[in-house]
Amino acid sequence: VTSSAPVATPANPLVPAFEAALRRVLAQQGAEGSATAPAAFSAAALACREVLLQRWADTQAQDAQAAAPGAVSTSRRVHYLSMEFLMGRALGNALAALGLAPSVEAALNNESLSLGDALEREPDAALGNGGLGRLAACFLDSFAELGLPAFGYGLRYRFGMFAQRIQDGRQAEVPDDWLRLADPWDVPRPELRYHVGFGGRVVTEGGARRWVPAERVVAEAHDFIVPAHHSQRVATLRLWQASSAEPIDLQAFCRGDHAAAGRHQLAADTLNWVLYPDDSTEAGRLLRLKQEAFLVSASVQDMVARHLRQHGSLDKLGRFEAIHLNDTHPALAPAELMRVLLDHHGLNWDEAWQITREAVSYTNHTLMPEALETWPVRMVEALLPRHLELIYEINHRYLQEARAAGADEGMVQRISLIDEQGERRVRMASLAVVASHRVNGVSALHSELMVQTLFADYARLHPERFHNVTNGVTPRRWLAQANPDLSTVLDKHLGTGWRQDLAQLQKLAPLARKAKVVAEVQAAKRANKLRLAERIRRDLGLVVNPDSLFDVQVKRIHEYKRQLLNLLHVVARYQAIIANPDAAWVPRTVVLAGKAASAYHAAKGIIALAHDIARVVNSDPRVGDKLKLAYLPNYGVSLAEIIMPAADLSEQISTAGTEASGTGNMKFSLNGALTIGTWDGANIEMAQAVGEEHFFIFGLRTEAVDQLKALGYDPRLYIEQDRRLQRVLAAIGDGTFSQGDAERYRWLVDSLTQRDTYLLMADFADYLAAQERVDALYADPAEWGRKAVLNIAGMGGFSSDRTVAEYVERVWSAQSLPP
Ligand code: 26R
Repeated sequence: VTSSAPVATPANPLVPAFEAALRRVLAQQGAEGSATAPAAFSAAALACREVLLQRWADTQAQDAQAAAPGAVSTSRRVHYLSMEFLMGRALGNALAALGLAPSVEAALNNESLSLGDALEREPDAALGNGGLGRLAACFLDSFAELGLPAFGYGLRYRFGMFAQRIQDGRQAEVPDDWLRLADPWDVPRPELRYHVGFGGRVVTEGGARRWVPAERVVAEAHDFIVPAHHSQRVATLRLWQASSAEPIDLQAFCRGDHAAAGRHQLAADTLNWVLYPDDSTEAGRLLRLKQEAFLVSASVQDMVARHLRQHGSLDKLGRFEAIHLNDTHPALAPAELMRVLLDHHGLNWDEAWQITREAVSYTNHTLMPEALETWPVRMVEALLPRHLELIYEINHRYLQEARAAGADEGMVQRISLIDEQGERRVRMASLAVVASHRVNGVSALHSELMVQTLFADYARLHPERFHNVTNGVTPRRWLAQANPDLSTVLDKHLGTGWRQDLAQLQKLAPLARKAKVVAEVQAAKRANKLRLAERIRRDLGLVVNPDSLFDVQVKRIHEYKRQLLNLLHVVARYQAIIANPDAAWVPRTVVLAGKAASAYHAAKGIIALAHDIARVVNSDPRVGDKLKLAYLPNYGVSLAEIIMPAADLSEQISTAGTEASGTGNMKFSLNGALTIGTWDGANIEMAQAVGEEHFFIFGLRTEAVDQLKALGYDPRLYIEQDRRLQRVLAAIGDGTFSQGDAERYRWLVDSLTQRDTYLLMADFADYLAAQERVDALYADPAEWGRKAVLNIAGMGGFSSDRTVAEYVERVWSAQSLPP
């Protein structure tokens, strides 16, 4: 590991490789002499690819050596299983990691091309929904940077997260055809193929159980290489592609029955077809379960094969290999590992179970009941009969132990892997907890609530199993790449070391008193705001004032995240401006973005309401630039890279106790936004790190939320007391924003007045008071700037490097293994 940011010199040996690739691509396109941005993208990616392949081979050789018998291995090899990896674009990151950016830029400029245009040609790899998938992507970056021997394992979806169009103010979902152009990063590994079975039955042969699947598909590995920025190491993202073991039924074809001839291939293709665009409701579909089983089986087989290659036997597998479950989606992994160890390698139950529990660990990412996976026993039985037997056996032994330790029948029912109420279902979170030696939450509050509520029984039985590892984000993408102007300021005052040791940001704190430093940070912010203003103009045709306060909330649309509370504030402000247009209003631009799950009607209604309010507010001549509302379509990683650096104010306003951690909150603060937020998730640890006096905290805390609900919450009591709230609800309900259509939002007003599940009414007054404190501070630019600098300085602990180092220490180290 070197100590400074990579330096590119004109003598960089990669430059000739790039120039050769560019000539090659141009020749292929028959366009010598007139290079285009797509050609420049392909050429730059191909040049990087050559280097990445070399580094990949070197990294594997290094790790094989470290794993060789007799070698003193420092960390177990990590297999990070996740249904989602939200990678975004790769070229900018690769160029930065390889130190190629300046020379490629110069070479492109010679052809009258810009690097920026070339970067823009790359489609986002959007193989994830939101926070959980993006966290996995940040971890891969940190795995490489920390030199951890690690593989991410996922699925190579043909269609990723849908693209969001807005038509008549409503969300429309458009397929994300991200592979329509050849993917220059894809490294197919046709030699790495495994069979995955589905269905069929289990037979007994010589006293042993053997699964005879009815259907078999082949899993083929496709690697995506993730480079470190300060060493030659890489991490691997291995994505599985399904194909049929019998791609064509030639008899059927010759009969002329083409549909029958291709049906196996079609069934296999379906496995990789789409990412489930659903993070709100259980995607209760056979296909999703099949996808999960496919990911798990291919990954476990790959791990076992590599372990056998390197160690010759399986008895120490649990000491050398870690299998991490990114939420419960891959929670079949322990059952699959048991199957391989018992049925294929003849281990006995106790040996296999010991190895499995040593290997497996699990992160919980949400306490929301609707996101907890359970699968009907009948479905698991039809698709994975052997796995179901093993789950029953795991359960039987576990419950026996619990009874022996004094558990009563109520307890036994609660901790059982099978939910017996109504249709019998397998509880995936229970399976994950029982089969793991470590279980962690993703922020201090979330981990605490996790052991008090969801996993209270398990935590009483196995307190040593439960830990916290607070999330983090990679500073390479979310600061160095997304915010080059601020990075330059930081380099000047702190040196370049923060890229690999984010704790160095604390050196910025004493500089917050220097007006010159504050002014430099503010100049960077202003440039970023101009860039975002231009994007808003381009996408929405809306002109916003770059000197207005940019107030931003971007994330999946979810009732618990309370985008609606934000909109209530916009309406209240709009009404106050109209009532008193000549007051000294602090101009505000409210920016929203985010996708709603396609079947989540309330979330889609919130998107519609935002557009309806925007239409009215933005065209009201009495308002002018005192208030604008911009809903940017198609939120994703690349758009986030433009939005995060341009925010003055970050909205993190979930009902206390509902947002497990948040990671957008960290990206905003790292880029110098102040936060208005509830005492929830990682907001709490951020406020403590930065200083609560530099945060806008409002709203009920978890204990107060629980109390209020226990007493029988009645939103009407809050509405009766607040004239502003009455006027806001009246306007939404009477058609003010819906062209006189008083029906359109009746459901919403009814739900707020009758149930208000997420306590918007209870938090409204305090939220508005906090927004008034925001205005007052923004009116004092020097003081705002000082606090912005202190927010950046306080974010040193929120790097995914720190997070991954803690996983190594608390979850994946040999010391964390069970007795
Ligand atoms: C369909 C189904 C079972 C499903 C449920 C929930 C699929 C995906 C999800 C996504 C959830 C688990 C998620 O993204 N959680 C987020 O994880 C982030 C990373 O830890 C947190 O920062 C964030 O608070 C949390 O909501």
